[in-house]
Amino acid sequence: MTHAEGAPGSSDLVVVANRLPLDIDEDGGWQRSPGGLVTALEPTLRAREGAWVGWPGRPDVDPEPFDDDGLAIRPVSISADEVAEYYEGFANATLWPLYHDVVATPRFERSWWEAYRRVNERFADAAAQAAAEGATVWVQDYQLQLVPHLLRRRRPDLRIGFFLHIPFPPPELFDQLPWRDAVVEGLLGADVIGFQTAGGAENFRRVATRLTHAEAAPETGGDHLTAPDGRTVGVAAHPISVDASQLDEMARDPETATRAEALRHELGDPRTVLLGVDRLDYTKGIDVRLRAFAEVLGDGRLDRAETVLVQVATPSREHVEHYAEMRDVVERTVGRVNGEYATIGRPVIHYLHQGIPHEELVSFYRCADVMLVTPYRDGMNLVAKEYVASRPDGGGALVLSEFTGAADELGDGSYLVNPHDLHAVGDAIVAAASQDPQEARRRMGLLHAQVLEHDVERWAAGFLAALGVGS
Ligand code: GDG
Repeated sequence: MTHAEGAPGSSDLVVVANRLPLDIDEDGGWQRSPGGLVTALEPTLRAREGAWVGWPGRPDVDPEPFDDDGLAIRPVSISADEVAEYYEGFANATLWPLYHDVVATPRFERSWWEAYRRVNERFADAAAQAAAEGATVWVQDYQLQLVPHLLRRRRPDLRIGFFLHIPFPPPELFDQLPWRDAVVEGLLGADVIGFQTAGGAENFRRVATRLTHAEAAPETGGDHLTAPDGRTVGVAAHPISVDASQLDEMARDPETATRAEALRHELGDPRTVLLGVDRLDYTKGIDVRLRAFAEVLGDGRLDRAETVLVQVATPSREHVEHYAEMRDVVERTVGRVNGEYATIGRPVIHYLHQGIPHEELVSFYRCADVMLVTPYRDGMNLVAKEYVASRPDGGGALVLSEFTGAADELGDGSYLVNPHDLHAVGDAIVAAASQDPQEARRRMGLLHAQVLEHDVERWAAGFLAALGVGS
């Protein structure tokens, strides 16, 4: 199923993402790796003989393309050196910290950039081979910012969209990137560039008009640019969401409620259960919530005998230096706080450095009186939306960092905090833990309705409509 470069393939809709929706295992077998993106896009992809271009998740393997029940799987091979330089290096030790307000110091390495460019070329080749004449190609995320331009050079007939899942930083920070011009040129190859927030879209417009000859196109209401080659490029917010009705349904299942009660019992039947769920990442502010929790236990505003914090910290990017450092900080803090406030058999923090199954996660959400989402910066934060979708009972409370994309939509019913202000985080935890049930239901009712209405299907349909694809 290969085509000469430039000759069209057979798919009318192609998704290009760093990872395939399936992972290859040691023996060459394929395992599903379900995520929100896959769930949201699969029906549309299958209806249009869609293709998915991505890395199968293991270095140095080169599996053949195949069809998975109507979806064309087009693997892109990446070597072990490229995983180190393109993925762990440029994507996760240069772009990730730079785009998240430099909360860790980005590293600028020429060889990482070269690998990033090389791998982006390979993804563009694979997408060019998969796409039919006049097809739509939707490129995902910060690992692949050069693909829109590279693909347009190969296939000017295509409609190309790009969605950035992480924040787009203000020009003052983006300007640090030695390869900034090439990245902006890469993105401007798209017809539509989507961001999580209006602020991210605005940052990009400012950067693009300053660094290139792109110009604002005011006749379109201000959210389009005219690219240097004269094409019109849509630049707008398309906030991503979750499969809200699935979570709502799972949460209503009596088994979930039973499991949530059992969990509370296993935790020692405390009056208040606080919960954090994150990839163990330095942007997520796990450290700040642990310290704020310790402070409110220390000053007696929350009763140490009646309050428990569960922190699920899923292992993530363990080969990247800053992640190992953050793990040490978090684990030292958990040890210190438990050392000070626990009694025998009753820790105040239950810390899990492991992933938990999806159904169990929904029971955790259903059990938690207060959900703590305190990132220093986050593109959206799906955990906040998952929690809210899992509370059709109207219980619970959300403490939410104002530096998440989610805060733009969930500001009204949540307890918004500045994660850099430890006192404010402590105050919000206390307020959320001691709210009266009527106020709790009012707030959660607002949040739940917002997320149920703005779910991931609506997100995907909205973006594709902006690209000219009907649902
Ligand atoms: C990036 C952006 C943006 C976590 N632990 C477990 C588990 N998870 C699931 C959550 C949620 C997902 O992982 C994490 O999504 P987030 O949005 O919170 O964060 P990132 O991974 O950083 O995602 C982010 C997102 O892309 C989408 O655009 O919102 O801003 O950084 O779905 O539930 N799931 C299970 N067990 C775990 O232990 N089953």
